[in-house]
Amino acid sequence: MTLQMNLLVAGVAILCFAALVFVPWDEETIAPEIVNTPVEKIVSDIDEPIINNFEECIAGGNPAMESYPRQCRTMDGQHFVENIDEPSCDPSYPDVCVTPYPIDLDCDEISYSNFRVIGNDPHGFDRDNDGIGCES
Ligand SMILES: [Ca+2]
Ligand SMILES: [Ca+2]
Repeated sequence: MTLQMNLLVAGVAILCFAALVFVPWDEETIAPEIVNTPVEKIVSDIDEPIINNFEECIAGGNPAMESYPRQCRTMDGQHFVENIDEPSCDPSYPDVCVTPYPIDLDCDEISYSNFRVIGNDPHGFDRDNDGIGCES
């Protein structure tokens, strides 16, 4: 009885040892889809989609800060500012097209006169504040 149990235990042990030695635990057996995938692809699959600009930041569900231009911050701390085209005409002078402030212009630097001035008149064309710029 005791001898038989010893033999049984020995046999099981030998079988386990044989399994460990001879079963081909090579890379393909473990997980071929991981081993054969470049690390960069695995990382990009795990991470959030790569965000490169403001539009993608918003599209990724990140909130836009109420500023002008609008700004967006991603979960991982990237910061983007909305890319807006600078207006080419200053909105304070709706009847003419004057380069927007902060390029400061004076009346003798533009070809317009007696034009409407609204808003804050950043160029200072309407010094007397009567709503008409560069009176002649
Ligand atoms: Ca000026
Ligand atoms: Ca004026």
